[in-house]
Amino acid sequence: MEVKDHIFINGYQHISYRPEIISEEEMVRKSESFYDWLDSRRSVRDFSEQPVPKEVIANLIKSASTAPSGAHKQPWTFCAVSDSILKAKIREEAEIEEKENYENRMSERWKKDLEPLATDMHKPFLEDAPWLIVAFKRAYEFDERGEKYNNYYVNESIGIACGMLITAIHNAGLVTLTHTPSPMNFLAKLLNRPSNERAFLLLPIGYPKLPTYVPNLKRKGLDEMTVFYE
Ligand code: IYR
Repeated sequence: MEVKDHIFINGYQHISYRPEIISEEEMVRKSESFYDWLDSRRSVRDFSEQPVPKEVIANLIKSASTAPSGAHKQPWTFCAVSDSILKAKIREEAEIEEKENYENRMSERWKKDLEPLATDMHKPFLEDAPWLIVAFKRAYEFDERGEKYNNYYVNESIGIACGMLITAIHNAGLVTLTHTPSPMNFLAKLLNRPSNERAFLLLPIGYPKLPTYVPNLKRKGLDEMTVFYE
């Protein structure tokens, strides 16, 4: 059969796409080894100050930007911070919020649930890590006349992009932590972001401070999280 390299639908060009087909045997092998590799990722709270090249951070962000998004609106902005004065300001304001969280806003149950993770209000990683990426979701855009129009499935879109970013960080041999100081409004102010952007997640990126210990957590097994309907 002759395959055209492009066709038109609703007046828009669609290009021929042919992902590489692999044998079932190779599929089993690859999916298993990818799982083993992904399962070796751990969130790390203690970072070394060793620098990471900007080019690597750019590649990580480009990887995240390959995520699917509602109507392909790509409703995200990634702010990559290595400036130590800015990192110190972010730490200072995050710790103010976290102090309030730990002392007044979080329930006893919540704090008990965090005991295995050994977290507290102190966030030295916000200064130690060579880079912080703050992912902002773009709730809406402005058209040519300056009118607002909403993006679609914004939380889903940026959530998927952040998942892919975390995977890319692991692939680069670096570590991260999903940090959500809440409320996060101070980040938009410090980074001078426009009104349509809301901070979604803050990811410190770098090398672990050695020796590093992580909590001995177990992940749910397949049977605990999967229902097959065959
Ligand atoms: N934001 C706080 C508390 C915290 C909450 C959850 I849920 C965690 O999984 C970890 C921490 C902090 O960053 O310490």
